[in-house]
Amino acid sequence: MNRPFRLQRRLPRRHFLARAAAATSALWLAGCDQLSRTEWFPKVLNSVEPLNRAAAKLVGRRAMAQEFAESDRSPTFRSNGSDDPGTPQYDAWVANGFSDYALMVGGLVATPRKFSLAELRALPSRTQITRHDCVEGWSAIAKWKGAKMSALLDIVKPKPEARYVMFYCADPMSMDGRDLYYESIDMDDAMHPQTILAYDLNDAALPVPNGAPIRLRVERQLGYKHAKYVTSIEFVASFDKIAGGKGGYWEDQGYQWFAGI
Ligand SMILES: Nc1nc2c(c(=O)[nH]1)N[C@H]1C(S)=C(S)[C@@H](COP(=O)(O)O)O[C@H]1N2
Ligand SMILES: [Mo]
Repeated sequence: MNRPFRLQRRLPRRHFLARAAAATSALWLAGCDQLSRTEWFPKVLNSVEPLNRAAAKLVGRRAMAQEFAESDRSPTFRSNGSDDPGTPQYDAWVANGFSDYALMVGGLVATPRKFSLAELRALPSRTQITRHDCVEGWSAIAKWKGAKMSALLDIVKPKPEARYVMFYCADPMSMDGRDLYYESIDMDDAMHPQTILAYDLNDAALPVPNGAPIRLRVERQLGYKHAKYVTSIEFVASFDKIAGGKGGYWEDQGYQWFAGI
């Protein structure tokens, strides 16, 4: 399949999402009947950012997201958003099984360095069965295995002035190939035991549609925070000057930066 076609196929959905983001409250209200039957809806409804952040502090940012049994797993875990970055660099990685992929980690750290996939797989890991909640109104339960973000922090040693962790992704969000997807979390979420750089989904290597070779799992937050196709990580004091300045691709379109559930 040629690349422009793949990009075009994604775009109508993106435009829909951009409109939805511009009118987020309308989206919530329109989906009300359907969504109120799901467990997470009341929490999403409360997600006026300052309130939500205050509530998260009250219940504790360190609380664990619910984990499930093997038998609770959804039959399949769908793909959403980009399903293949389709860039020459990414295609080359796929062609050689990600053997020359490297995750660059830098910014406000004592020891910037890169990690091969084998090095990431050798880090202390965590396996968890969790529910992914997307703002488009679907949820799915799956098993993830990945390197603990806290283990990566132990190695690169963030400086005291580091406040956020940026995740830069391989997939372009516009036809001109610019606007790569990106996301960010704060140091509390980076240290959370369930925050992992996932390389396995349901006991198999993470497939391309779900973010191969590495995608973030940040289980206390909504789906768009879970950056797929992560190619580099940067520790920063502020994200004001990065892309649209709101800390993430969808945040730049109007979504909230703090998407706690
Ligand atoms: N790089 C990248 N990460 C992304 C997206 C994307 O389009 N590109 N979509 C986000 C959204 S909205 C959701 S719900 C999840 C979907 O993950 P999945 O494709 O594994 O279902 O990935 C998130 N991370
Ligand atoms: Mo999503």
